[in-house]
Amino acid sequence: MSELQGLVLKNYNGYYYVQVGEVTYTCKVKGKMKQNRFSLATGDQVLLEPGEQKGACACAYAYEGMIKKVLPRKNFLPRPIMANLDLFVVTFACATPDFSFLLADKLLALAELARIPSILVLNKLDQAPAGLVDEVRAVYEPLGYKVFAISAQSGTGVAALREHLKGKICAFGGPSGVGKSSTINAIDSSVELRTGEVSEKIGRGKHTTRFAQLLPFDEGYIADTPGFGNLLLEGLEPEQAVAAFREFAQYEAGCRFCPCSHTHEPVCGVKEAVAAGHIAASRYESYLAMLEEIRLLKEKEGRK
Ligand SMILES: Nc1nc2c(ncn2[C@@H]2O[C@H](COP(=O)(O)OP(=O)(O)OP(=O)(O)O)[C@@H](O)[C@H]2O)c(=O)[nH]1
Ligand SMILES: [Mg+2]
Ligand SMILES: [Zn+2]
Repeated sequence: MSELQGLVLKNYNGYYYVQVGEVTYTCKVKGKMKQNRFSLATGDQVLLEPGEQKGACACAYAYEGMIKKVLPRKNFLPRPIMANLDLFVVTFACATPDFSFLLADKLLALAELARIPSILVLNKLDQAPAGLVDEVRAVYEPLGYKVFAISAQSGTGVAALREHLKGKICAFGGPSGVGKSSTINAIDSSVELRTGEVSEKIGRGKHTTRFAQLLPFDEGYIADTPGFGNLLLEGLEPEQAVAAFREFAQYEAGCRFCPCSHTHEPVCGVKEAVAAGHIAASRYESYLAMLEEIRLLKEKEGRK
């Protein structure tokens, strides 16, 4: 039987949902592929072997198939696990839960290492503390990260964001409760993703979205993803932390040592740039915190 090429929209309940033209195939993965420990990601392009069509019904899920091969990826984001993205939409709330420079830097770092362009979305503008949006813009816009301040609830800023996402394969990522699903609902009135309250007691979301899924949107796709846990940096090496901060490279000529970790070394161009205010203090603090976290994670892995 002839093979078909399709796009993995989601992985749910042990099945991969693969879009081929107008039809969605419900697929399993061929045993041989599983042995190779090859993980499939939402956004992967795959070759599948169509099975028998079940009954006469031509509804979307009447088609089954077997995935035989994953085609080479343009890029790969480990958390949230996604392949072939044109844009990663790092999403936070201005409040409930509060914005975190460190978490923002971690997510931007993962996209940077995967060479995926990213933007920042600050949702819940209606609850923003005075000055927060300007503070975030001042740190990220000079680095080339676009910042969209929006309210999914009132609709403020949503049109500009929608315009920016058109025609691309985009994934939203961010902590639970920041309004990723709410924002996608506001961008595309034809989708109705489930959203959940933020716990009043702990000020965090309740992990309402359980799996990543790509939704067709204006010649492209938008992916909703679950709010992440804490283990964003697992598997990273300390040198990768340096590479994840795009503004550091231009100051490394001023470092006496090469490579320089920009921590304890005397004469360091990066530390000088921080002291002179050319690199944002919050970014350098995030870098140090990430280095420490990577070190601890490695130590833990080593003990296993
Ligand atoms: N005040 C305010 N609340 C909002 C806004 N957008 C979303 N919310 C609320 O924030 C809560 C969380 O929204 P969700 O869309 O479920 O958040 P999420 O990021 O998808 O969360 P997970 O699926 O758990 O990762 C819901 O109670 C929404 O009604 C907004 O612009 N302003
Ligand atoms: Mg959600
Ligand atoms: Zn240095």
